[in-house]
Amino acid sequence: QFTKPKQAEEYREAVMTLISSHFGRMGPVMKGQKPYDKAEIQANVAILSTLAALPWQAFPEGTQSEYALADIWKDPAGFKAAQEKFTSAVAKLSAAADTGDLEQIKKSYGAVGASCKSCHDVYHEKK
Ligand code: ASC
Repeated sequence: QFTKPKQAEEYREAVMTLISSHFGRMGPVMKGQKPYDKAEIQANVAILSTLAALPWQAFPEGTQSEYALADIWKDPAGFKAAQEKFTSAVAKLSAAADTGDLEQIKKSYGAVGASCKSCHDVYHEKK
């Protein structure tokens, strides 16, 4: 679906921006700065779950960029494992959101953030 590398870059950057938005807006609840509302977290986690599946189709060969490092294509198994770490962490957060157990949600939320960071540490240029 991408005819030019730039289209793949724009697609994945747009999705990552949305992922960061929908992940980040739960931060204040996790830090106890905003009241926990079960339905609100569930609705947001549902959006995050949909978004989490999207970026990975947008890394075709030949689309290394300012942010996407060559190791993505040199180490496809590692990159795939990093994706799966993230998507499975989001699936666990979704299950936790359904329980309504805030302590479990906080733990799962932390694991999602750690999976973002561990992939970015290896495959993403530091901003
Ligand atoms: C974000 C974002 C990331 C992650 C990461 C979590 O909101 O843009 O890359 O969280 O900072 O450690």
